[in-house]
Amino acid sequence: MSHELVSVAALTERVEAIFVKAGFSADHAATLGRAIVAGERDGCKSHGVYRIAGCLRTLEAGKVVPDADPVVAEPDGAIIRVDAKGGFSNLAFARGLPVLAEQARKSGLAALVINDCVHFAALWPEIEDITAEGLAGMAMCPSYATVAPVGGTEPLLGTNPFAFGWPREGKNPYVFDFATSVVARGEIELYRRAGDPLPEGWALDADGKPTTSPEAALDGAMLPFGGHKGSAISTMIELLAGALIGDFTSDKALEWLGTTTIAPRHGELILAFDPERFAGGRADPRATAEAFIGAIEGQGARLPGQRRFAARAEALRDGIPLTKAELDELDRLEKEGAA
Ligand code: NDP
Ligand code: PYC
Repeated sequence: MSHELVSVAALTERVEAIFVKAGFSADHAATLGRAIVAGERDGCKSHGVYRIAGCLRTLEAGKVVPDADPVVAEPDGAIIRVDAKGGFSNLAFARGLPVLAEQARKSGLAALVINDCVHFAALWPEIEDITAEGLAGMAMCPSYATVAPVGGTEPLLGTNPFAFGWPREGKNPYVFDFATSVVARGEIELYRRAGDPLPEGWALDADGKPTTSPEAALDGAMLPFGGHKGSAISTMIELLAGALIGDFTSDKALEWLGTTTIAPRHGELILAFDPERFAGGRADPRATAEAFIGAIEGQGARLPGQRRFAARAEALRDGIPLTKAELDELDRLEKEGAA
């Protein structure tokens, strides 16, 4: 497919300008722009430019507060709570991160609880912010009910992303970040747009029958990854990043929103670990981890994040490849907003 190369700085400027014109505060426009451009830069199209229109539709529907001023509460022990006040999660995370890192160094472990945020983003940018602090991190959130539990046929779980990162001295961190459905819902939408059938095993139609039609999948239920194992991990996320933090589980998020065509509101849970504090002087945790990760690489296996970091290096060197359709969409959003 033909494409044009756009620099990270130029794309960031365009995306931020679209959000400012739509009515978002400069702080929100900057954090939204950073997340979306990072997705395109790293070749994660399911959370790149195509998400802008959804963010603007969420604003038009009155389901996100464009100038929300997230408030970071005084830490309650190791728990740092950020009230996102109905704004996108990205700014709430940015405000909470310095306190999370400080508290993790103080206590060994700290938890950032974000409540009442609107969430559309990939989690790896947040995880990389934590590993950049020399800490290990874990993040998770519910979504809205679009995934059937294994053995069921009705949407109940969200696509519930789960991400982890380990810092590596002088190297890219070890980072994985995946939906606990077979793929992210954004991926199904990209198949729909391309007119391609889905691989088998991704979804059920509205009658609970397996389907390869993206439209039928969007009307029916997606499936968890890894059968009963993914279903259980996804349920854990509903419990830890929904029930535990006093926020919506995915069924309640859908009930509140009434649609899956705009971004859902719920909470997020982010954990940060200080390796030295946990190891307690028994061994060097970073050296042990390096040896282990090296053994994976030694087998010729690819690390999670490796494709993304390679895409990033290429994008930073040559520019981000955007198709004509994506550039046209940016032009349209600049002129007309989400209409
Ligand atoms: P993928 O299945 O594309 O990738 C998941 C992870 O697995 C990545 O870390 C990826 O690394 C790694 N990976 C993929 N293939 C291999 C391989 N062969 N060997 C080793 N590692 C591999 O992602 P999903 O479709 O599940 O999710 C995409 C994004 O959607 C995530 O960033 C997630 O946060 C986001 N999402 C957000 C939601 C929300 O509510 N906010 C809901 C659901 C998903 P690499 O990146 O290098 O390929
Ligand atoms: O791609 O599954 C997804 C998703 C849901 C909410 C944000 N992203």
